[in-house]
This record gives sequence, structure tokens and C-alpha cells, in this order.
Amino acid sequence: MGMLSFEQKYRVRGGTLLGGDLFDFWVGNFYCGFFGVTTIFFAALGTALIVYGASMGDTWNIWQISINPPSISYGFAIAPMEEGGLWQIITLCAIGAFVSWALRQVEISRKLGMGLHIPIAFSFAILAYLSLVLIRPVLMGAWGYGFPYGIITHLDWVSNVGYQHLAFHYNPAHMIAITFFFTNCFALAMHGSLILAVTNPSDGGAIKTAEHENSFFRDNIGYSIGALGIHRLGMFLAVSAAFWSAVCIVISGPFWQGSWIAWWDWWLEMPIWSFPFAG
Ligand code: UQ2
Repeated sequence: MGMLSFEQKYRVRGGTLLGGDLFDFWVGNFYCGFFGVTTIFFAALGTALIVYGASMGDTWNIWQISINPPSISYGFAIAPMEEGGLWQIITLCAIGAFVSWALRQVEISRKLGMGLHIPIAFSFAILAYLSLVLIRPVLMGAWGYGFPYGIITHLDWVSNVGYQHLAFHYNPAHMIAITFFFTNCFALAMHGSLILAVTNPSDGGAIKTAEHENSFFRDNIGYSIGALGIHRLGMFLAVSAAFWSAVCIVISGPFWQGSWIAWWDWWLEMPIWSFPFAG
């Protein structure tokens, strides 16, 4: 089906979650929708407040601009604008924009009669962000545990939190997250190169099909996961990377203080090391 007849068939009313027919129309290429409006609102307000916050700071150097959370002493109170209140409102705008975007994906998926895989996958990215500015700060007892909105300052924050635990690479959930990120990179490199190899032939060459894709991997390693399987694997790896990233930071502080190296002492303390027959 060409795009012209496809769009006539699917650019129709219905599938909305909120607002009914009110925002159920297109603006050029773009679907409007209730959550399109809320996304624009939160994103525009948040961005304007970031620029306002930068204007109150002492630099326009893009690397050094920073909008900081309140000091820990404010706890869960609403802080004055220049002392973290701006960060709190910007965080609300960010959450509003991200959640609106996910719900916009739900509405468009419903409209097209598709699965909800895209918003479900995207919600894991939102979870990873929420773990930093909402879940962990709530468990730690203050908004001040959130990370600052600045290019260099957020890197400093990651470095500081890492060193508070002496060697963050010993965090078992961090290990799992990294393994998923690397495996995801590996899978996408294989998939991207395979698809380019079969669908982008040199001049005059013929485009290949699924049989070639399967044959390559069967000849090469004795196994092909299949065209559907590689995308299931890809979504699993990507979503797992985000999930374990969220776990690794949420456990650091709320559930484990001090060195991540010392966490592994449970291994040294296992009773098997002191069995009578072990001498
Ligand atoms: C594959 C297949 C694809 C692919 C890729 C494979 C035809 C177009 C990349 C190969 C992938 C395998 C064997 C899984 C590797 C497992 C891990 C955990 C990385 O077979 O089917 O479809 O793109």
C-alpha cells in the first residue's frame, strides 16, 4: 500500500486516551493529540526555565551552565527559585514531557492498530531518569540527591556518587547493566551490518532476502535467531540495560552504603570455607 492510500485508511478519528476528538487531527506531518499539546507545553516551559536559570547563573559557557537541585537541608520542601526551586519545577516539566511523549506513542500506536511495544520500551528510559531524580531522592530523604542539570556538573555528580562507593564497577547491578549495554551494541552491530549487506548491494547487484540472512549465520555459527527473533532480542537487551541501570543507582545509598568492593564479602563469609574437612 503506497503512503497516499495508507494515510487515507489510517489517518482517521479514534484510538485517543484523553480529550476524545478535541485534538484528534494532524498539523502537516504531525499528529496533534492531547498528549502532543501537553508535550509541547512541558518541553517549552522546561526549556524556557533552563534558559532563565542559566541567565541567573554566573556563566554563559555552555559546558559550565548548571541548574542545581536544592541543598540536602531542604529535605522534601519546595526550595526558593534560586536555591533549587527552579530545578524542582524543571524536573516536573521533564517528567511531564517524558510521560506525555510515552502516552502520545500509546495514542498513535492505538490509532494504527499496532502493539504497544514502542511506549513500553520508551517507559524503561523514563524509569532510568526517574530513578535519578525521583525514586532515589525519595528513598534518601531529600530532593538534593537528584543530579544537577549541566553538561560538566552532571558528569561531576556521577563521578562523586561513584567514588562515594569507592569502586562503582564492583556494583553487581552495574555489572549486569554494562553487560546488557555491550551485548546490545554487539547485537545491533550484527543486525545493522547484516541488513546493509543484503539490502544495499553495489550498482547492478540484486537485493537479497531472509534466506541469505539465515544462511549466513547458519554457515557461520550454526544458528540463526531469525528476523523476528533478532528484534525481540534487541528490545530485551535494550530494555534490560535501562532497567539494570536504574537498579544499580537506586541500590547505591538507599540499600547499600560504603564500598561496593566490600559488598562481595558475603562470598568470603560463606560457611563452605570453614567446613571441617577443608582444614
Ligand atoms: C540472525 C538474524 C537476523 C539478524 C542477526 C542474526 C536472520 C535479520 C544479527 C544473528 C543473531 C544471533 C545468532 C543471535 C546472537 C545472540 C546474542 C545474545 C547477541 O540470525 O536472522 O535477522 O539480524
